[in-house]
Amino acid sequence: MIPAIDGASLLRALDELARIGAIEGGGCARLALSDEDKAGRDLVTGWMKALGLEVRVDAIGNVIGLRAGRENVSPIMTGSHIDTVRTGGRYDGNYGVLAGLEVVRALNASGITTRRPIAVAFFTNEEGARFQPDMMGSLVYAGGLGLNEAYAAADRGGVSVGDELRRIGYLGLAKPGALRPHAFLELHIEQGPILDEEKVRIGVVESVQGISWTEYTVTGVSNHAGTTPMRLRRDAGYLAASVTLFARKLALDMGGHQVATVGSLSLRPNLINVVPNRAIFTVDLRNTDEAKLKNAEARVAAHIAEIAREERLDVEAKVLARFEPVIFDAGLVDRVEHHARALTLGTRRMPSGAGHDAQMMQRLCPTAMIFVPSVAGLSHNVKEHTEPADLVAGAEVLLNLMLELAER
Ligand code: HGY
Ligand code: MN
Ligand code: MN
Repeated sequence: MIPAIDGASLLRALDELARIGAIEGGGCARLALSDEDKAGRDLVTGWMKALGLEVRVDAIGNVIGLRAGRENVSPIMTGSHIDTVRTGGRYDGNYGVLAGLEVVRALNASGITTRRPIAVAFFTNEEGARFQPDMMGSLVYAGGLGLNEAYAAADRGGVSVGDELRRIGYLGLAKPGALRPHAFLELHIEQGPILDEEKVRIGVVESVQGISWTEYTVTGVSNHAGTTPMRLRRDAGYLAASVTLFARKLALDMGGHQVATVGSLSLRPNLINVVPNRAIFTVDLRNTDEAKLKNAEARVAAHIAEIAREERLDVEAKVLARFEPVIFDAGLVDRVEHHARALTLGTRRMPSGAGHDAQMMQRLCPTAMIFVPSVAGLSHNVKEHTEPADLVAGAEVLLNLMLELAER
C-alpha cells in the first residue's frame, strides 16, 4: 500500500500540542526548559513511543525517535523544535516535528521498512527566547557549541540551562551528534509573507540568512527629570532609543534582505520623573550576505560609540548569537523541488529569513528545508496560521522525499 499522510491525525496532533502552554488568542508559550516545555516534551515523546520509535535523549536534551531500517546504516532524519517564544503560534517548529511523526505513522500503516532507518527529532531551545544562543540544541549536536558552555547559559533570572535540563528530567545520556544522519530535512512554516502573497504552496529553501544578536548594557547617571538641564544629562534611555531609530533607518537604507530589530529593552529605574541611568537592550541584525551583515554590525557599533561619547555613557556589548549565512545542499534542494512538483504543487526558491535547526545540521550532512505558507506572513504571534491543506501538502512532500532518500 502506498504510504500517505493522515491529515486528520496531523491536525489533531497540532491542536493537542497547542493546548500545552496555550495562551490567549490561540497561540502557545512554551519557553525552553520551562514546565510547559517539559509537558510538551513528555507528550511528544509519548507519541514517539506509541509509534514504536526507539527514543533517545541526549546530554543537551535533544530527543530523537528512531525507526529501524532494513540495514543498520545512517538514518534519514527530519525534525525541528517544540519550544516557542512567549507569544508563539502553534505551528513554528511544532509542525515539522509532528509532520515527521506522521511520516512514521504512514510507514507503519503501509507496513514499509525502508532501507535506511528514519529518525524524527526535536532539538532543545531553538528559539533562544529564554537562553541564548538560539538553535542551541542543534548547534551542540553539530559540534558548534560545547556542552559546558551550553549548560552555563542562564536566563535573565540567573537560572542555567544545565539546572533546568536536570530539573525537567531531560538531561539525557546520549552523546549529542553521535547519531550522524545521512541527510536531514526540516519542514517549517515560512514565517514570512512571500509564499502567501505569491500564492505559492511550497517554498524550496536554498539558504538561511546570517544572524547577529548583541545585548548592550548602557550605564549613565540617574537624575531629576525636572531639574536636570539637558546639557548635564547622561541618559542611558536616550542611547537605547537612538539605536532603535538608527537600526531601522540603516535597514531601510541598505535595502535588500537587511533587517534590524531592537526587540528587548529595559530601563532603570524606569520611573516617569527620573532620567534612566541604565538601559539593557538587544539588537537583532540579519542579512543573506555576510559582508553586508558585517557592515551593518559595524555601523550600529559606530553609532553607539558616537552617542556614548556625546552623552558620556559607558556601554558593554555581549554577543548572544552570531551565525553566518548557510547554503543548503543543492542536490537535496533540487529533490525538494522535484517532489513538490510531482504533487503538482507550485514552488519557488527562497532563502529563510528565520533561523532553523537545519542551518546547524548542514554542518553534519546534506540538509534542506521545505516551507509552507504563513497567512499574512505572521509568526512569533498568536495569530500565526497556515491552511490545513498546506500543512498536509508539506507533509506529503516530506514523506515522499524521505521515502526516496531512505531507499538510496
Ligand atoms: O530567531 C529566529 O530566527 C528563530 O526563531 N530562533
Ligand atoms: Mn522555528
Ligand atoms: Mn521561532
